[in-house]
Amino acid sequence: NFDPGTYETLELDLTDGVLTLTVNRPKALNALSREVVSDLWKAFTAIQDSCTHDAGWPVRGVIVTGAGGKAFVAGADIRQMSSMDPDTASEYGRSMHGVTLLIEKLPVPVIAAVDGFALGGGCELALACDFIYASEAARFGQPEVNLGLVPGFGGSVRLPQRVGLGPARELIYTGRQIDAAEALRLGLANRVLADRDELFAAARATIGEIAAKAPLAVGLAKQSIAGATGRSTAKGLEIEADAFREAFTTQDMREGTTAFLEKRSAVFTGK
Ligand code: CO8
Repeated sequence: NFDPGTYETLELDLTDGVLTLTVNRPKALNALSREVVSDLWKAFTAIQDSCTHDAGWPVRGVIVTGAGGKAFVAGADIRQMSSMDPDTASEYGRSMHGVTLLIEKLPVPVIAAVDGFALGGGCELALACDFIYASEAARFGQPEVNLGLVPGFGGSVRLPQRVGLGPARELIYTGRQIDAAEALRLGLANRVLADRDELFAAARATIGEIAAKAPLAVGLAKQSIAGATGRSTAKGLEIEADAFREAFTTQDMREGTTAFLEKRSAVFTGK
């Protein structure tokens, strides 16, 4: 359900196949309260359900961002966490783990458009997306140690995967913030754009570029990468071989190869 009225803490806008999902709690710098986590779960489930030929693939890519211009997401909700007991906190962490796994399984690209602070849970939400585009105003960090905490929404797994163990350890142990240029240098962000307008234009353009490809192939490529990450080479290759085989069962694979041989553009249908 993409009706924005369904969500208390998110704004949803579907334009030209691009679903922009904006965490909308600017007064708390878009902190991921339990309500936001629950709304994210609902929204990503709805997107997942729409990604079929029968449903017409209305969403060809997602941009995740934050409202207000000052923050992408400033982390988990510190006010809510301050009164949680260990079991409630653990359940809170696991519910957000569920959201990050949903994002990784989604067959369409998800780009985090980071303008302002992406700290703690905000950096972890961005890391669960396929890749990050940042504005020059972006700031990243895992400041949990300042609060007597550790990363809890996937940062201990996905930050080392993205930037390597050394830089991830340094960021997590110091709680230090880094700017957009440093994020780019580390490979945390794929691109840095001058401002918010350029950031969104770039994210939309990339989704448009991907939307011209065979959607099942893009989904299978995404599934292969997510499945193989963190596994042994042999297991990763098995997962890739399964995905490759699966691609051969699609009409789009026949269309893509035939179009190449007939020297014409392919017309993909997502079947
Ligand atoms: N949670 C709740 N409220 C927040 C948060 C947050 N993470 N961040 C900011 N706010 C609120 C502030 O309390 C303030 O509210 P009010 O106006 O009512 O006082 C409002 O947003 C504006 O913030 P500031 O006045 O602090 O704005 P500044 O410009 O002075 O500073 C900062 C901006 C530097 C971003 C600052 O707000 C800050 O340091 N925020 C906290 C960042 C942080 O530590 N994030 C990590 C949180 S821990 C985490 O994410 C762990 C994830 C895993 C949890 C797993 C649980 C099991």
